Amino acid sequence: MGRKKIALIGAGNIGGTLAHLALIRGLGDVVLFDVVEGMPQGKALDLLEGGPIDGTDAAIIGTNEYKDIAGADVCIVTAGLPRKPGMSRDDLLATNSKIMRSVSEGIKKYAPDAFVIVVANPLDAMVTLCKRETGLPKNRVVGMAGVLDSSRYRAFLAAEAKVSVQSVQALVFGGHGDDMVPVRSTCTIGGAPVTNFISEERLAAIEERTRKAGGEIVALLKTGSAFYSPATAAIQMAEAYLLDKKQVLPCAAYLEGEYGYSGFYLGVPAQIGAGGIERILELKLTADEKKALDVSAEHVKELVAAMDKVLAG
Ligand code: TXD
Repeated sequence: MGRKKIALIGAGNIGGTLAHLALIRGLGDVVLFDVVEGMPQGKALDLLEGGPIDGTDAAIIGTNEYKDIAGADVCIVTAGLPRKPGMSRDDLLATNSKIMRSVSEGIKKYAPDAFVIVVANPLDAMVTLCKRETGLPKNRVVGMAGVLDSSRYRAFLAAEAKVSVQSVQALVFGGHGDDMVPVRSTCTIGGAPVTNFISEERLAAIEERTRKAGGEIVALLKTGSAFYSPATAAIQMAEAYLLDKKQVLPCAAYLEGEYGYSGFYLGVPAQIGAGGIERILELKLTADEKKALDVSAEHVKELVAAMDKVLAG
């Protein structure tokens, strides 16, 4: 059988963190790919040299050649520019679309059987483009956003209620933008509705902070965006696939009728196992939540239309 192979397309802040997480979690051999000469090779060597301490025997290489991702079981795509202060995720559309086209070509040629997790922003457009350009089926191309956004929501709720993060469940649906939908009706603390513990006013403030959490970090870092939590989120999705966990996670999944939407990606609860996106779970939403999801879905469709315009040149 041998070890699984995880190809990280983009070896920047998130890519490098992904490589470290994959190795210390023992998920398999790792290939760090980037267009910058030397950087993926240097990061790979650095990670290799830490192996004896963690007892990591997995192979880790850095490369500037797509042929080295051949046969990857999982590809995690972070290739693309991150935001700078004052930028929206949508501002990255033109540049990152061109990058995603070249990345998709590499995956199609060398790792056509992989489970592809797209991270690059603007996420909902990039995952759409990746599926289109690779031609891979919808169960094997997924976007990472909801796991991160839901984790942010849970972190803020846990801090407010002064409980363990493990006692807080919460989901964020929709696009990965300021109109994402923290779904309050899914929130529980210790299994009980969150409204038993946190006031309406504080919940509204926490949900607004969740929507803007990415921008809050960009403003603080000034030189880029969040990378530890996005990497942790993406590796959870990869682990669910590689270990056939059948874990229900909020992901940007391709919809064909679920929640009344068709023909585009949107953040919804999806079961991830060895079959990739094995099924989408349709939860009952309140009227307000469904209305907010409709708004977010419209924004995703507008974003994809804007991308198509850019690509049409
Ligand atoms: O929740 C989410 N999905 C988001 C995603 C959370 C946070 C960050 N989000 C986005 O991920 C962010 O807006 C960016 O679009 C990506 C990657 O963020 P990261 O912080 O890792 O950016 P870096 O450090 O700039 O790394 C990007 C790397 C960099 O090393 C480039 O040289 C490389 O991408 N790059 C390429 N790799 C391969 N192929 C091509 N063409 C290429 N162009 C640039």
